Amino acid sequence: MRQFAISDIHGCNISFNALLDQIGLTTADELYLLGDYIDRGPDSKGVLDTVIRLQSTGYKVRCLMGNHDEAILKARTDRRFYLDWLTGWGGEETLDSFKAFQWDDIAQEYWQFFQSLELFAEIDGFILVHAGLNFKLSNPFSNKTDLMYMRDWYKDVNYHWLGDRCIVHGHTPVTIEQCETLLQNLDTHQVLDIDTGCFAGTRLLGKGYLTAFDMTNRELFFQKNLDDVSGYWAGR
Ligand SMILES: [Mn+2]
Repeated sequence: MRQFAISDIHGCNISFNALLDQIGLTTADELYLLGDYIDRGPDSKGVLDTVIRLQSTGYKVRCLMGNHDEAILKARTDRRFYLDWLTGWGGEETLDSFKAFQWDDIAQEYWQFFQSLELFAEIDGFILVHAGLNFKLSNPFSNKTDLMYMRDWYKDVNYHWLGDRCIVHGHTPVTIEQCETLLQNLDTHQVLDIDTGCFAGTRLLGKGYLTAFDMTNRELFFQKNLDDVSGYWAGR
C-alpha cells in the first residue's frame, strides 16, 4: 500500500489519467487529492468523472477542497461574483466542459461532490491541505478560508506545534526544480508544495506539470501537461 497526493488538476483530465498510469495506482493504494479539480483547463467535468469513477470502482480516494471548488459554489448563488468567476477564475472553461448554459445543466452528483470536500486531512506523519496553514492562529486549522487561500506562510511555521509532521499542499505554482528542492529539504523544513502549475501548459518555464507525491516512499512523479490549455490562455 502506498499513499499518494496530487493537487491542482484544474481541468487537465488527460494529464491526470496519464499521471495515474505513471504511478500505477491500484485499489490497495490511497490517493489524496488536494483540491482545485476545475477551472482553466479544458475538461473539468472529465476530471470529476475520473475521480467519481475511481471512488465507485474500489479505489481509495479522499478529496480536499480548493479555493476553485469553493468558488463554483459561490458563483452559483452570487451573481456579482459569477461574472468575475467566469473570466478571472477560468470558470468559463468549466461551464464549457459541462456544455452548461445554466447551473441546472450541471448534474446534482457534481454539486454533491463539491459540497462533500474536506478542508484538510491528517495521515501518518503528514498534514494535507490545499493552500497552507495560518500559524498566526492558535489553531492553524481553524480558519476555513486560510486553508484554501494562504500564500507565503513558510516563514511563520510553528515547528513546536508541527512536531515531526510534514505539510503537503498545492495552490501556489512552483517549478518542478523548486518542488524537488523542497523534497530534498523535507526533513528540516517539513513543507512540500506539489502544485507544479499543470494548467500553465508550456506557457511558464519549469511549470506545466502535474505532480504526484508518493508519501510512503517520499518520491515525486511529474507528468508533463498533455491537455490543450490554449483556450484559457487565449482569453487572458
Ligand atoms: Mn488554489
